[in-house]
Amino acid sequence: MSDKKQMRIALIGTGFMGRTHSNGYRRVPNFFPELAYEPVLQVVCSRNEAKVKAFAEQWGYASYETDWRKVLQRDDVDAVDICTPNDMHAEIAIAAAEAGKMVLCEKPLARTVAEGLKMVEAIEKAGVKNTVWYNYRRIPAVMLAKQIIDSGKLGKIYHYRANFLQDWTINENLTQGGGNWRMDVDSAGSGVTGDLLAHCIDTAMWLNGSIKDVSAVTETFVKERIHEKTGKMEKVGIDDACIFHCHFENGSLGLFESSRYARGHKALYTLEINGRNASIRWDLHDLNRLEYFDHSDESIVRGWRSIHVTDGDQPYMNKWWVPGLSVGYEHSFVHQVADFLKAVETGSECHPNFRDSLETQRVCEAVIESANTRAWKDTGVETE
Ligand code: 4PW
Repeated sequence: MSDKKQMRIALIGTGFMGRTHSNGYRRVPNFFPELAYEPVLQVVCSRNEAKVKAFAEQWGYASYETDWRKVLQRDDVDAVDICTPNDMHAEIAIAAAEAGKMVLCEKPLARTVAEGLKMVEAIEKAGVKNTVWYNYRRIPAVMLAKQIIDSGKLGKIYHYRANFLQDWTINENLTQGGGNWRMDVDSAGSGVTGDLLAHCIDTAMWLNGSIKDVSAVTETFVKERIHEKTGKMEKVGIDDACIFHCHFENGSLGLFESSRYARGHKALYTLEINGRNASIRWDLHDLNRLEYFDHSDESIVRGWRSIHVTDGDQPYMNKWWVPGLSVGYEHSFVHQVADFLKAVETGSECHPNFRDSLETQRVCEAVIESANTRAWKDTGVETE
């Protein structure tokens, strides 16, 4: 029997993210034994009883529910993890906070700034611990990029560039709604902007500070698709692709592109930062490498270094194997669970929290408004 404090988790939603988070909870106690808390898979909730029962058995949840309101009434639950489609985030998070539960919410925080604001207010009023799963921050190579930038090695930053490219929605026969909720604007809030660019924006503001204003274009390439709710062809309301440029508060320029129509690309998240003295670039398809160019290197050997981020001195890597052996996408979620437990233990924040993620939401909303009005938009992001 473990003498650790238990954090009893209620997972709501059993899709792709439900699996990544469950895997995170399961692996943390083995790899982060120093933590005072251990997650307990207390209950999983989803509307389809057969599915949720099978999920509970597969992942080792002690019980299951089919109504999320019942989950919030249970006093054997400490933290609620929201992995539902985006249109449920606000309602569940607010109710969970009011019930005094800690809240972990899948990204994006909400569909709109208005929804996000209500969530932040509820969380802060209840004073409960919270975090939003912008998991890419916790890939060791990305965390290393943060350390290098914070050390000042890059000097004044001039450019921030990021892409998030996929190709899975090119098929015109793909429906919107139901299982394809990411294709339905009412469920998702937006298309690639909230789903993919939100990741890029979260990482960008973490690494390079606030985004002041944006100018964007969006496109919906397939204008009508069958909607699962009506069974009829309906107008598609999401953005299939989005490109925007922006000013950061620190004076640098940002350039962002995202599409689900970039044939050949499955989840190509890349970022590059160019400073006065050095540059950094990273690519999700080769996630353990950080490329680094330092202009102060002796000129005859100067060039892009490819840093294989597997050494125990590099972020998170002393938790895993030995130098040279790497970790994967799923470890970013393990790291987020570990960081959340640590924050609860030490009484600190697990960033990005709801308030941080509201700032990302502001940029997403400004991007969509800019594209719709063909005008520059101030983001209203609060600066430190
Ligand atoms: O959050 C994103 C998802 O909605 C993910 O990081 C990648 O893109 C994988 O699936 C989608």
